[in-house]
Amino acid sequence: MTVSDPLSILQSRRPWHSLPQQCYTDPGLYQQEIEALWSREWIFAAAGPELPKTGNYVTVTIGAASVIVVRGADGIARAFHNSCRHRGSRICAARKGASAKLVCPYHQWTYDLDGRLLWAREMGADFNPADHGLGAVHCREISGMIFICLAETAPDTAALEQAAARYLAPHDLPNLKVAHQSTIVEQANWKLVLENNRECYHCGSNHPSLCVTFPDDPNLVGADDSTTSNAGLAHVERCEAAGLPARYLIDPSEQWRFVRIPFLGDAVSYTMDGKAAVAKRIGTVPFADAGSCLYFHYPNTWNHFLSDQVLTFRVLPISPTETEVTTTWLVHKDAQEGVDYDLTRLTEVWIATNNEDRQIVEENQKGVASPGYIPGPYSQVQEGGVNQFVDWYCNAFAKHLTTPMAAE
Ligand code: 3BY
Ligand code: FES
Ligand code: FE
Repeated sequence: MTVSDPLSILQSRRPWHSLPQQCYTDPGLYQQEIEALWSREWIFAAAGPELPKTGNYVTVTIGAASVIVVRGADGIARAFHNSCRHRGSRICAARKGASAKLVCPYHQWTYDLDGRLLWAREMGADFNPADHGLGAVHCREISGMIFICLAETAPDTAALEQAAARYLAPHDLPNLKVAHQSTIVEQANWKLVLENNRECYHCGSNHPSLCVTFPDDPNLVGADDSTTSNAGLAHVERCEAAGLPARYLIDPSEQWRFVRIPFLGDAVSYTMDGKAAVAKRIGTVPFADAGSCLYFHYPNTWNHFLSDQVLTFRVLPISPTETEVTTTWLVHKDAQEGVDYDLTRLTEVWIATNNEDRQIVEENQKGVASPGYIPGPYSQVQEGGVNQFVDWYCNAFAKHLTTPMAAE
């Protein structure tokens, strides 16, 4: 099947219904998503503590683009195209690493961590290294979360920065450390991964360990203000009174949202007994039972900020039907494994949950790819969040498709 016009496919979507089949399967439409959406929006690349020291880097792949995100000597995270200015070799092949300089493995052109070319052998008297620095990619560390944007002109982040500073500061993400990271590949379109995350209609029957602590009440985890739930309202009022921002806040574009919701009963963390996973509380969170501050930023991240840990999730498309999901568990930087936390206890709930979600979305992919697939209706009660994500996707993608790209 070929797609000539993604706009008309988007326009054929029925409101409050799942997307047309091509959105989940078509290679042409997928390529347009990479160019028009993924290459123009801010994409979550890494939690700041993944780059704790000067020279720590991660590489991020978005379509054909490989990007190096590296911590400079001045503590600032920067992003560069992973393409040498000599003959274009990839400079860093690893997914992560540490290096005092960025040295191309082909002919050893050597770049500083700020992208300047420092050294190139026998290039002649006329050669000016200043003309051959690495191509910069927009990079911003927002309350400890590093985002990159491949566009010539990146969207404004002022409102996000302001909101993130309020909601995330109490968790002090820049001063946490990575306790564990998992990367899994799901055989499903990236939007099925996001859609699945935006509802808990499936939680009761699929997530036995998550449901020990996580409420599947759509009033709490749906698309709207959590205060439509009594428990949600009480939690927001208690947190706000203690100076902990909790009230539902969504950007007018609906690209990102913060809300702090309570766990079930006496639970304080995602563990099998609901008790804290880590003995050292993080940041300035005033009480252990602060619940979870849920933060999504489309198209590629959702996150949980707790009193004892932060969980970040990064989604990256690999192909129309393959998606990489990286989960990072962050704890107090002084917390010691085996003393303050047990790694299995810390990670078992979300390792199981991710695996359950992987199976769900892989079956979803197989079904939407079938000739028998007809887009079906969302539950108004349970799937407001899915509809909200899909609306954002259709609007943002259509907007980019109809806005000429800057000279890129
Ligand atoms: O991880 C999450 O944020 C979502 C919320 C609802 C289902 N899922 C657990
Ligand atoms: Fe990088 Fe030659 S391609 S040094
Ligand atoms: Fe799930």
